[in-house]
Amino acid sequence: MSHHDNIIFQARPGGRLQGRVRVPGDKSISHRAIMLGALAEGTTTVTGFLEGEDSLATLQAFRDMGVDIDGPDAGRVVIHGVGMRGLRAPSAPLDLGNSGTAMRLMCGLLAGQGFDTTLVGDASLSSRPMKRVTDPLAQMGAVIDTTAGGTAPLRITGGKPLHGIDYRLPVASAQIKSCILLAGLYAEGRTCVTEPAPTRDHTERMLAGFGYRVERDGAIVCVEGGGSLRACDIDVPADISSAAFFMVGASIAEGSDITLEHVGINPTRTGIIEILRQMGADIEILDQTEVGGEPVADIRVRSSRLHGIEIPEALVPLAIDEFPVLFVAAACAEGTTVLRGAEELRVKESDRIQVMADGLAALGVDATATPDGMVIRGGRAYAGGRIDSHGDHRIAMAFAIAALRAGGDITIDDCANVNTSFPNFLELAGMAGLAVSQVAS
Ligand code: SPQ
Repeated sequence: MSHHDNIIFQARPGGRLQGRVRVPGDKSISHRAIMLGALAEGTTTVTGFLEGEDSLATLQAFRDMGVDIDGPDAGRVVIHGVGMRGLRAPSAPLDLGNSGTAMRLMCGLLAGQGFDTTLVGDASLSSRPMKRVTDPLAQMGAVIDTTAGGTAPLRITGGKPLHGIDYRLPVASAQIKSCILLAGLYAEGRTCVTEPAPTRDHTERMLAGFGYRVERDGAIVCVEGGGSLRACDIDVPADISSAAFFMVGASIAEGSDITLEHVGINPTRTGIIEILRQMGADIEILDQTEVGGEPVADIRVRSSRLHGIEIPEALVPLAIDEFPVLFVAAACAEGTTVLRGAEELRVKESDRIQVMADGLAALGVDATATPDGMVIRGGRAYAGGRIDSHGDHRIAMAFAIAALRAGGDITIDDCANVNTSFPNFLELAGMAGLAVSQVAS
């Protein structure tokens, strides 16, 4: 099915969420498992891999560079690593679809190879800012061409020697941090990145898991170039960003009681739990363990009466992908919710501030977009309506969840990209109690 087909979701109003659900594997960890497994010496077995279009694009890109990869088969992927210098020039541009993570991380990794590559993506990815990675990479000695607007296609000239830099991130971004660290593996000397605020640290944890020394001192993380990676097994936990839809759904729909199994609760990803708790949500963390250097737990959520809050800015990077569905929580919460310091939302798969404000307005919710966030006066009944997701998976799923409290059907256009991060969303949401289905386009 081509991405240009208008997949339409229709969600009927009402219902509640119940039972035990395991959402698919973490997208961020799945990408990184393919990348590091490919560059390792030996065979890496990944279980719980996300079979979504984004991580599959990364998998295909490494196959195109000569890496032998078996699967995925029910979340199991076996990567026959080629070592740090074993990738081969692809015969065509690498198509990374809708995935910012794939493009930005691979840009760093490929800047250090001995061959040229071109990275392309879909219309959304081709409009997202790439100078944020190509500028620091140029400081390291890389040669990468973008369009005049600083977007993909990215043309990476291989064979350029890289040297380590000390880089202070201008925005809190795990993708920029990871890009520079991955280039740093190929650089002469030491590469250090300073974060303005903590961002997801899966790259650092996984590098350490593959036996690569990563030094962390407060906000600074450093690697020394020239090392190697040792294959290891990776158990990918369920993605907290996908679990978030059910966490909000269960919170807002009366009579709900749902348990989300084996969810990654890395402290750089748990802003959703903290924000919902501050809004009055009933969330229990059960059976916490650690798998492959990542904390994992079951998360039980029961419905509760939410109230509006001022979202602490320090939590923004720790919940950055959860704001579409958090805005739905705010629409159902008594009182006003204010988000500030989240301008990054404007450069995701869509402008998530404007697209959410427009969608909420279509339902009659009192929501005002601001340059760096949103003000939502919640707690009043809202209607059904027709929503344009602008091809953004998280917007589409957020409005499906909104139906739990809507006065009528919510019809959502342009939902094909739900497959990038959560391919069985309709099935799992249906099993849990949300009346959502795909209707003829
Ligand atoms: O990969 P992509 O398209 O950038 O995906 C998103 C998402 O909502 O799925 C963002 F649009 O997640 C990013 C996240 O926002 C995944 C990510 C990572 O794996 O390192 C980091 C975050 O992006 P950033 O720009 O803040 O570093």
